[in-house]
Amino acid sequence: MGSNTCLVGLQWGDEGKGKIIDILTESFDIIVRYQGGSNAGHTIVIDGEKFVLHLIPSGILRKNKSCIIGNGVVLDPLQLLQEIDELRGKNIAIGGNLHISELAHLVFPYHKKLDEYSEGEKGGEKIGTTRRGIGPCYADKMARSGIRVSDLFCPEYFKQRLKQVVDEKNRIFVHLHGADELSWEAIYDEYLGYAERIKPFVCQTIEFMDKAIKAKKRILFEGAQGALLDVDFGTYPFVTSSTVVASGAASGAGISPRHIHKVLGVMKAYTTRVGNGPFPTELTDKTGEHLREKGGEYGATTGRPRRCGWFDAVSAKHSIMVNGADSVVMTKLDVLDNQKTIKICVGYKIDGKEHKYFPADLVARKEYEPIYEELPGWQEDTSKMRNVKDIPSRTSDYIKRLEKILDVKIEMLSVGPDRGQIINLV
Ligand code: 2SA
Ligand code: GDP
Ligand code: MG
Repeated sequence: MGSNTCLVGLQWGDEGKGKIIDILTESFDIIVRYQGGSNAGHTIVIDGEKFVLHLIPSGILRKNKSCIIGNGVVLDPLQLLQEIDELRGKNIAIGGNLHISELAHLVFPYHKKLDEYSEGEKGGEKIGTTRRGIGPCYADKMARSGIRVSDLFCPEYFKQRLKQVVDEKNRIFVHLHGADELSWEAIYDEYLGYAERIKPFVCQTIEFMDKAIKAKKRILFEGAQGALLDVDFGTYPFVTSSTVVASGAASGAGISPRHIHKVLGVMKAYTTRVGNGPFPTELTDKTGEHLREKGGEYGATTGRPRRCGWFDAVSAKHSIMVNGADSVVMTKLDVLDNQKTIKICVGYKIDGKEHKYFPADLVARKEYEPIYEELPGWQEDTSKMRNVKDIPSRTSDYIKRLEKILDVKIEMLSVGPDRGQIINLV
């Protein structure tokens, strides 16, 4: 049995996946992004220096690791080139260690415009997207109007397709929004410029992966966002437009599911959500504010304040199930250090009835109320702890209680943003 691992977020994203990927990367050869795009924001702090990655896998910060942007990702070449420049500016080597799938779909300026228009028109029901054109790009992929990385290298074909798609979008911009037309020529020239710059990284990643699997290389799949934002299993329509869960890693990386041997979930010791949509355990009081400030809960891509609340075991259980998580990592435990008492949501109540499952009509029926279990807080600084024996007994009680409710092993605790702030429990 191999050790290829898929790391996935179990909440609404921002669980600290970037930090955990960076730690795990030491034991892997290849790190693959399989879904999402530049909407992701994965933060890694190394000796106080902060890196935020959007498209490039978090493995890039370690030497001699291959990083793959798989076919399931939607690639914004402008964002990618900016990210490469920023990382190179911080002395991170990017060259033969980055591989981009020629099958990945490209994000174009009209996708971002469509994202903005559709958000603008939703009034109170806005999804709260990152406005990076993610939804419209995936919609075009499924509608067979997408343009892929490989098309950039067939200029005549690219021109003809782009012209056709821009004509289509211009009808929407002009007739529905009274806006100006976009010039396909300008986009064509702009993207041919990007093509030149990304060319060295573009390859047949499915063949690369096939060879790597045959050579028994160790592969880590880096999920972005979280299971509750998955297009099937999340709080639809308040979701992102990709398959976030582990099963998406196979198709998004171009490998057989047989080659994923372990699924590792990441969850925070509390819950956050950025963007709109249901959040039963949300705290709009001082405790919520405290979690946001202590946890630095601001969007890593957009800077938006994140909504904060208590740990929701109902939704976490759902995520563990749909991902088939073998074990989990719990992050941001230190953020709870000051709490006198800590709550865990163990069920939802509606019409006087208790539910233990994650309901499909959470969006349609706003009356779901959380049922809480309350535990005493530990009120000690955990951020400097590195060993199991240092963990306060009340912290252990919280961890053990969660393991019991979720029926899963917590194998690692993160107690601060820095690479070194980690406690191994196995
Ligand atoms: P989109 O842009 O179409 O994917 O937005 C749809 C929903 O998905 C949410 N979403 C995210 N949620 C958490 N973190 C994400 N990445 C950034 C971060 C977000 C940021 O790391 O903080 O900076 O605001 C992310 N990306 C997408 C989004 O909020 C919508 O609810
Ligand atoms: P990701 O999208 O899942 O990679 O998470 P983000 O990077 O968007 O958000 C997580 C934030 O929490 C980042 O600012 C991290 O530096 C920070 N972080 C990660 N782990 C910990 C932790 O254990 N404690 C604290 N206090 N911060 C953490
Ligand atoms: Mg994030």
